[in-house]
Amino acid sequence: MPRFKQTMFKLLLLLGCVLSVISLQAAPPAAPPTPAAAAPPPPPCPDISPLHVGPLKVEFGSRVSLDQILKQNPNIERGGRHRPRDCVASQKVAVIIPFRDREEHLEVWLHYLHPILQRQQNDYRVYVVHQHGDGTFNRAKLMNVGYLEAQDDDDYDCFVFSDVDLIPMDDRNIYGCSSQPRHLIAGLEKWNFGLLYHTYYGGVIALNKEQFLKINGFPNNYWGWGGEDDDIYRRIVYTGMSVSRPDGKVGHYRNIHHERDKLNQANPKIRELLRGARRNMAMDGLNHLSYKVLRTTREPLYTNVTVDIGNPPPP
Ligand SMILES: [Mn+2]
Repeated sequence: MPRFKQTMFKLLLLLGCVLSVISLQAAPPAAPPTPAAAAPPPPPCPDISPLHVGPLKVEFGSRVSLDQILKQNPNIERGGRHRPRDCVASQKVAVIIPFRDREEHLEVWLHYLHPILQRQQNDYRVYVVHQHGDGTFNRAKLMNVGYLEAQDDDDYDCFVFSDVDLIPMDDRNIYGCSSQPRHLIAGLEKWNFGLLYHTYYGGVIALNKEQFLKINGFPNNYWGWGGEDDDIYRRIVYTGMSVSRPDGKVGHYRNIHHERDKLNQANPKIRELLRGARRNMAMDGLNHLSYKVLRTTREPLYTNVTVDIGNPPPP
């Protein structure tokens, strides 16, 4: 019955066509074409910035006004923020300066550091934590406040704490964090470009979030000059960490010379406090920190946090 066979053949053909149309329709829809306007995300920044110039001439002769600094750094956003334009930095950094009444030093610091940090392709913001009132200065407590306020402001990976009167002499000294807490100073001008002692951990330090939390932040009970940096060093050792520093001249710093501030006299309790440093670490730090922020303002070249940190306990 050839006619019947022919009909069957046609029917099978038709069935095949229908099935293939169904399977075509069942195929996942093709991705919509990407619009030509959406640029690909920028690549990660290189490990070593191509913008470094190396050793720098640092001189404190003439004053530079904030207006001049602003003109020379047009890419700094209000609040002292910058991020590289064509690459993504590996860390987001809060640079925190404990501060009171050192406007002329702050100008020098901003004049040198903003260009350096931009050449490092650093993604950062500068916080000046300003101790309100005329009580005794407390550097470490101001740094704790800086950590918490910065954390509240943005999602930072790394916290660099710097005195306002210290200027690096080489832009390859990276303001960022490493696998161990960092001390950025390998040699200070006032000590003939050496360190007073090997375990010195003052001036400019950097800790990532994990390292900072591990030591319960910094001690709050060092009122007046001295001792808090040695306490912080001990916290690092007690928690099984160690300090890393840049090599040789890359870690050289110039310090702005000044008299000791009237409200920052040497703390007479340093020895006693340091003896209790290990015991104190769990009780005094980030977990027992009371302060009151009076105002936060976005200045053109930095974010200002004015804070009431209270007074030392009665003797
Ligand atoms: Mn100083």
